[in-house]
Amino acid sequence: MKLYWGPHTCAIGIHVLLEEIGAPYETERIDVSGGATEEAAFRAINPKGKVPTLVRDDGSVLTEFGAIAGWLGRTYPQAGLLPEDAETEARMTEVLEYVEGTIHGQGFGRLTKPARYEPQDFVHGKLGLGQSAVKDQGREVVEQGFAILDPQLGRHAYAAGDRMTIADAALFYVERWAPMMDIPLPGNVQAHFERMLARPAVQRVRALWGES
Ligand SMILES: N[C@@H](CCC(=O)N[C@@H](CS)C(=O)NCC(=O)O)C(=O)O
Repeated sequence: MKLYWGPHTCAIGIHVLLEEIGAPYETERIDVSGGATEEAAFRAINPKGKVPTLVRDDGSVLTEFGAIAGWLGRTYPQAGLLPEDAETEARMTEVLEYVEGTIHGQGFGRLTKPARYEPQDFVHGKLGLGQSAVKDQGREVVEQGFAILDPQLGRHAYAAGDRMTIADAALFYVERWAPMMDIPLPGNVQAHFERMLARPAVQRVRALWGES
């Protein structure tokens, strides 16, 4: 299988899962911030123009962080990245979806691509909010998101209990974006981030990404 990734992107979470699993894989780095996801060659692989994109050994393509992470977890059960009981699975999914949909999609999305969230039409007789107001909204969503997750992370070492699951790989990628945006992480979230940074799989991926 082959993972398409780009520096500073959420694809790091999937790369960490691949390293946790230890099965053979290849990677291709693309220049996401330089517009590589807009290019026809990449769109032919993933019409959504996003990383992570995983091309599996049969040539089929998987997109969306949760779908890729879930498939990896089920395909390589020996890595123990998916819980066995319904309660822990529900807690894992709860964090995973909150990270992807809200903290990333609604929060960091506004901070990194404010123009995409700026209304183009007249709203209540005025032009849109303006990009700095959109960024402020994004920051609020992110800060609130981490504050909501903080107590849960105070009760357990990982997002859904005392073992790492696919939700922790998602949480890790938004945690690493926070300092890049000068957003302080609350205590338990910061401790989770440091726990993730200490994992050998994360250290190997950071070295491959040229970060350490
Ligand atoms: N819903 C997607 C979001 C993926 C996503 O937003 N990827 C970003 C990098 S973190 C990207 O590829 N952006 C390129 C672009 O939007 O042009 C997922 O869960 O995988």
